Parts: sequence; C-alpha cells; structure tokens
Amino acid sequence: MGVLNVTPDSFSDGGRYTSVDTALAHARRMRRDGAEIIDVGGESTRPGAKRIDAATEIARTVDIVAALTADGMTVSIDTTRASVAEVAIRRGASIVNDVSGGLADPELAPLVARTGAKFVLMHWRGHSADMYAPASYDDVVTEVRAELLERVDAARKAGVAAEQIILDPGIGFAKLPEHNWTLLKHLDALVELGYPILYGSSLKSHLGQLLAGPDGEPRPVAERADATLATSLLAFSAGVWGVRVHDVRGTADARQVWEATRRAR
Ligand code: PMM
Repeated sequence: MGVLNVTPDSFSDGGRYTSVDTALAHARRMRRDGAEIIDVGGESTRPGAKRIDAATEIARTVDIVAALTADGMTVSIDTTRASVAEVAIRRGASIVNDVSGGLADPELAPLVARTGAKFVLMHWRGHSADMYAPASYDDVVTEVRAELLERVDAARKAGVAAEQIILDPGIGFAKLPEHNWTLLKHLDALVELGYPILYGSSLKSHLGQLLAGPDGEPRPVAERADATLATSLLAFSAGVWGVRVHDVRGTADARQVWEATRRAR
C-alpha cells in the first residue's frame, strides 16, 4: 500500500501532492514500483494535528480518488468520516482505511456494510491532538489485540462481513517507541486472529528516536526509509497481508527478497 497524503501538513509528505496532476503522477510512480493499493488521505494524523472539517477533506481527496480509479488503481480512502468515505466510494475507492477503527464516526461501519468496501480497522485511542496521553499499557500486545477484537465486534454488529475486515496495530498511535517495538516483535499474535493484517511504520517517530545521533536529535523524517524497510521486512516474515509505506520501490524489493528466501529449499 503506497501512501498518498493530499494534505498540506502531513509529517512525511505534506504539501507535495495536493493537485490532481501531481497526485496522479506520484501514484503512477508508486504503482510502477510495485504498489497494489494507493491510500489517499486528506486529513493529517500527525501527532498534535488539529482537525479539519469534512467539506475540506472531501474537496482535497475526491477528484484525486476519481483520477486514480479511472487510471485502474485500487484506492483506499484514509478517513475516519462516513461523509468522506461515502463520496470516495462513489468516486471509485474500494477500501476504507479508518485509523479510528470505527470509533470516531458511528455512521462509518454501517456505510461500509452497505457498500461492501473493505474496511481497515486500526488500533486507536483518540484523535491526534492528544496522541500520547492514552499511551499506557500493562501488556500492549494483549490490549491491542483485545481492543481490535472489540472493533471487529462492533463492525460485525453494524453488518460488516468478516471478509471485509483488515486489522492494523496502529504503529505510533497512542504508542511510545517501546510499544511499537513490542508490537513488531509479537505481530504473530495479531496474524493469528485470522484477519489480514496491515502494518504501517513508514518514517514514523520511533524510527527517528532509534536512530538519534549522539546529540540526541532524532533522525530526520527524510532519512528513515532504510529503517522503515527493515521493519517492513520483519512484518512480512511475521505473515502480514500488507505494509503501508512511502518508499514503495525498496519495500517491493525487500518483499521479493523475503519471498525468494521463503521459496528456497
Ligand atoms: N498511519 C498514518 C496514517 N494512516 N493508516 C493505517 N491503516 N495505518 C497506519 O499506520 C497509518 C494510517 C500516519 O502516517 P502518514 O502521516 O505517513 O500517513
């Protein structure tokens, strides 16, 4: 899954792909590099980010969703809002990627049920304005697993079929670096649940902190791609269904290495 943030302020690629032309060109590049899904997001989830209104989110995303799907791409819409997802699905999106796992907008799961779209339920404990306040766990793997299953239950009660559901541990969302590393180490405990698992660590701050220089300054976002690759490779070997990344080429190469190794005798 290649990331296409059409926001002015995402931490990773904010402001670079806000027109249909630049977004389409970048999505085509990611497809050429091996992306099978393009994830279009119109609202930044950067820690501390202020929310925008739904009309702005729709205005930023829908023409781009339409252009990508007209070009034959599988598009997911990264939104927590039913009103945004509804328009995006009408314009061709076939996956709703909800970082709130259905918690932010009670109308979203029923919409997904009605439309038959795939539904990514990510582990989440609150909006980005207060990202780290709820980052407290006794046992992060057990708690994330249980909270994801609660979201599955709620989605199923709203009429979403099991086959529509994809789960995501929500790396960096209400999680300190140690939580992110523990979740990567124990991803198999999520894979075991039987739902496809999406894993997204791309360029995130725990990588910056891991690679901090002697002065303690985190490694800048633009220099976290190699570490991202390493985490994606570990996620592949744990059996995830997909990884959500900015550097598609390197990730696709790493996946081929992993698959060749797996096939070897
Ligand atoms: N991370 C971000 C945004 N959307 N969606 C899913 N399913 N999983 C994630 O880990 C995730 C996401 C934040 O990263 P970005 O600002 O680079 O898009």
